[in-house]
Amino acid sequence: MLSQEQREFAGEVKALAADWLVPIPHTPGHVNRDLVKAMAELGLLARLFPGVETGKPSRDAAALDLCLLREALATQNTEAETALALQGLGSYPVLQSGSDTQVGKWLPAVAAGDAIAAFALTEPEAGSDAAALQLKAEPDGDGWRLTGEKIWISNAPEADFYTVFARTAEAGSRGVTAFVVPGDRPGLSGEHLDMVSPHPIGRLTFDGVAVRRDELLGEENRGFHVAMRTLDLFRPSVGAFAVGMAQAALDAAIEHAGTRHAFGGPLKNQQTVSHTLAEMATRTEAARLLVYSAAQAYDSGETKIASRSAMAKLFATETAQYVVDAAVQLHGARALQRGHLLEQLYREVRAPRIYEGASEIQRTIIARELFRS
Ligand code: COS
Repeated sequence: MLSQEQREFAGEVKALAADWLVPIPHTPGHVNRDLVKAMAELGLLARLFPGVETGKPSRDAAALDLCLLREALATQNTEAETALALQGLGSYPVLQSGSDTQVGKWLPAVAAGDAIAAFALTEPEAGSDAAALQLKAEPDGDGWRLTGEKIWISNAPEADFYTVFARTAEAGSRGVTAFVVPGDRPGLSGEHLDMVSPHPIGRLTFDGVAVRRDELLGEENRGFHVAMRTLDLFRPSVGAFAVGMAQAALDAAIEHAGTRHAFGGPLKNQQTVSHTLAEMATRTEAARLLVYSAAQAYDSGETKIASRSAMAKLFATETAQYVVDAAVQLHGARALQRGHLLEQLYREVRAPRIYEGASEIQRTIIARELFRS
C-alpha cells in the first residue's frame, strides 16, 4: 500500500531513532524535553504539520505520515513515540480549528520542540461519556473563568499549553467549548500520576483560571466537534503505535524461536511455536493494512471517517495485546524480568485499548454506523 518514498521514510525514521533517540536518557514519568528537542532537530516533529516551516502549516494534517512516523518510532523507542504523538494530539485541535494567530503562536513552537502540548478532555466523572464533562467555563468580562478538574492528561502538569474542553452551556455535547490555555496561567495547578508504564501523565485543577476570547478554539459550544475531529484523525495513529509494538514483539519472538533450543532443536521446530508465530505475523499485517487504509481514507478527504478510524484503533490495539502476550509466552520467565523489552511492551501495550476511546467505544462507533441510513 505504500510508495517507495513512504517506505524509505519509515526506514529513515527507524534509523534516526536508533542512532539519535535511543541513546537519550529516559525521564520516567516526566516530559523528556531533551528527547522532544532532539526529535525537533531531526525534523520529525515538523512532519506533524506539513508546511509549518513557512509559519502557515497546511490545515489538512497528513494522517498516513503520522501513522508511519508512529509505527517506525514504536519499533525503536516507545518513549520517543509517545512524546511525538502527544505533540500532535495536543496541537491538532489548534491546527484543525484554531485561528491563524493561534496556529502561528503555537505550532511552530511545538514543531521546534520549544512548546509541549497536551489534550485535556477526560474528567474524573467523564471518560467514555465525554459529553458529560463538567469543567465549567463561566463568562467573565470578555472572556471566561475555568473551574473544575481534568484527569489522566498526558504531559500534565508540565505542558506549555493545554487544549481544554469545558462546559459553557447545559446542553450535553452542544454545550462544550474548546480553549487553548497556557500552562503557566494563574489558578492552574496539577500533579503527576504514577501509572503502570511510567508516562508523563497527571491531574489538572482549574481554580478560576482566566481565559481570553482570543483563546477560544473554534466556535463557542462547538468544542465537542473539535474533540471528535481530532480523535478521528488520531485513532488510526494509535493503531500504528500498536502495530509498531506488535512488530517489535514479533521480531523478538522470531529471534528467540531461532536461537533458543529445547527438546533437541530450536524452538521454531516445534509446530506449536511456528504456528503461533504465523498467527502473530498475520494479525500484525492485517492490523497494519487496516491502519494504513483508514489513514489513506482520511488523507483522501473521505468525510465519514469515524467508523474506519475506530476499526483501525480497535483491531490494531487488540492485536498488539495478543501479539505481545504471545511473545511473552514464547520467551517464558525471562520476558517478565524487569528491563526486558517484552516486559516493557507488556506494560505499555495495555493503555492504548483504553485511551482515546476504549475498545468498547470503538465498537459503539462502528455499530452506530452500520445502522445509519
Ligand atoms: N466528527 C465530528 N462530529 C462528531 C463526531 C465525529 N467523529 N462524532 C460525533 N460528532 C458530533 C455529532 O454529529 C453531534 O453533533 P450535533 O450535536 O451538532 O448534532 C455531536 O458530536 C454529538 O454526537 P453524539 O450524539 O454521537 O455523541 P455521544 O455523546 O453519543 O458520544 C462518542 C459519542 C461515544 C463517540 C464519544 O463520547 C466518544 O468518542 N467517547 C470517547 C471519548 C474518548 O475518546 N475519550 C478519551 C479522551 S482522549 S485520551
